[in-house]
Amino acid sequence: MTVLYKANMVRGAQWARFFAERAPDVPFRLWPDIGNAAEIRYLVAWVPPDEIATTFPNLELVFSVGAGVDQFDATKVPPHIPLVRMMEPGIAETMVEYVTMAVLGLHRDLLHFINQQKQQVWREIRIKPARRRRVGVMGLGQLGQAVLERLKLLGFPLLGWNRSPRMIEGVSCYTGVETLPEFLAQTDILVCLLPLTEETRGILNADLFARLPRGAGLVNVGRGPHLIEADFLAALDSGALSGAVLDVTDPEPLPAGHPFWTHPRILLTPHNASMTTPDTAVDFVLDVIARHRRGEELPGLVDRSRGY
Ligand code: NDP
Ligand code: OXD
Repeated sequence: MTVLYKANMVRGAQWARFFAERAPDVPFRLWPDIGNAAEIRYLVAWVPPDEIATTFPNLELVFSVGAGVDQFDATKVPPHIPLVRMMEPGIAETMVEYVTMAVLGLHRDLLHFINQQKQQVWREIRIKPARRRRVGVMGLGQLGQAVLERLKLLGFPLLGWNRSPRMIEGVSCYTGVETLPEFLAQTDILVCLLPLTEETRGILNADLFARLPRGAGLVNVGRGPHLIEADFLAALDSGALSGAVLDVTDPEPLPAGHPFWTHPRILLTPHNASMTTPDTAVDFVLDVIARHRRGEELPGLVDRSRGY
C-alpha cells in the first residue's frame, strides 16, 4: 500500500521522515520518483498529476495536501476514488493565529500606525473596547469554528454565517443566503473562511460591502476569487471599508504594480495564513488510511457535488 507525495518538496522530505518513523511498513515515495506506478494506492497532492487513472491503475484514495480543494481538478480523479482534504490540527492552529492577528490588527488600527510610523507621525487614536467590536465569520467549518473559539477569549461579540445550521455557544449563528444581510449589518470585522465554489465565487462584492456598517474591516483567508477586486478598492476609497488583511489573491502571486502591493489600507501576506504541518498531517493520513482499509467513514471526505 505505497503512498506517493506530490507537493512542496521541502515539506515532502519531512513527510518522508515522519512516515519512516511512524509507519516503517508503508512505502512512501516522493514525486517524481514514483517507482512502480502499479504499487501506488494512496496519493497526497496539492495538484494531482494528469492521467491519474491510467498512470496509477490501483489507486484507492487521493488526499488534497491542503484544507481547500478548489485547486484540484476533481474531474481528473475517477468518481470511485474518494478525495479527502486535510483536516489535521496544524492547519487549524496556524489559521487561528493568523486570523487572531488580523482581527486584532484591524481592531487596534495597526495599518494606520504603520503608515504613521512611515511618516514619523506620533498621534494617538482613541481605543475602542473589544466588547464593542463585532466580529463575523463566514464559513463555520473546521477553521471558522476554531477561529471563533479563540476570538471568544478576547471579548469580541461574535457572529457566524453558514450554509447549514450551526449552534456554537457564545456565537450568533446565521444560516443561508437570506440571512446574509442581517449578519452583515452587525459585523464590524468580517472574516471570510469559505471554500471557493460556484456559490461563493465573488461573494465579497459591492453589495456585500454596502451592507456592512460603514468603516468595517475585512480579513480574506478563503481564496482570492471570493473577492471582486474593483468593488473592494472602491469600498476602501469610499470609506465603506476602513482596512483589510488579505492572505489570498487572484492571481497568486500578484503581478508587479498591482494596487494591493502598496495600498496603505491593505496588509498583504503571501497565502501564508496557515500551513499543513507534516508532523500532524502524517498522523491524519495514516489514520484515514487505516479507516479506509477497515471500510469506515472517512474524515474530510470531499463531496464533489458541492465542490468542497
Ligand atoms: P470546511 O469545509 O470545514 O468548512 C467550510 C464551511 O463553509 C462549511 O461549514 C460550509 O457549510 C460553509 N459553506 C460552504 N459553502 C457555503 C455557502 N455557499 N454559504 C455559506 N456557507 C458555506 O473548510 P475549512 O474550514 O477546512 O476551510 C475553509 C477554507 O479556508 C478552504 O476551503 C480554503 O479555501 C481556505 N483555507 C485557506 C488557507 C490559507 O492559508 N489562506 C489555509 C486553509 C484553508 P456546511 O456546514 O453547510 O457544509
Ligand atoms: C489550504 C491552503 O487549502 O493552504 O490548505 O490554502
